[in-house]
Amino acid sequence: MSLIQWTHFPPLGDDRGSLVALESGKTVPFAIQRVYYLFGTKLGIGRGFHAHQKLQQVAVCVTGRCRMVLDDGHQREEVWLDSPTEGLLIGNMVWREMHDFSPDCVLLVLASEHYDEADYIRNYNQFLQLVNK
Ligand code: T46
Repeated sequence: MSLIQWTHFPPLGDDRGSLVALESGKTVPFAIQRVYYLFGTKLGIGRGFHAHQKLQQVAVCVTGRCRMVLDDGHQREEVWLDSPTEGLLIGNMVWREMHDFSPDCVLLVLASEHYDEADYIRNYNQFLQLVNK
């Protein structure tokens, strides 16, 4: 099965413009405990380079674009995030890297847990050992 799983956010609105609503248990498959966004990422900088033990997330590029790499220790896939109506599901125990942020990129992330540094696996070899246990 592909690591790239999307959730679609139907655009609402009218002739004034568009609106997207993100709702737990509907288009977001977990109770949202935290929302954060990445912006102002410098040219040529990559972010992420970690996995999470428990955390599930949905990432949506509300403006601009970036390239997301997902890796479960067996396969590595990449995809462009460039639509405010498509959210990428990122499960636990998936290594993620973000690259090629456009200067205007705002990457909104919905998270299933509060921030916990102890949930991060920031060493790729340690990640491989854990998924191959
Ligand atoms: C992820 C990708 C997509 C907090 O204090 N609270 C928070 O909720 C978050 C997310 C971060 N931080 C602090 C920890 C660091 O001192 O903000 C700083 C930057 O975080 P980090 O280096 O982890 O940022 P990214 O862009 O590498 O990764 C982030 C998320 O941390 C991560 O969970 O999946 O975005």
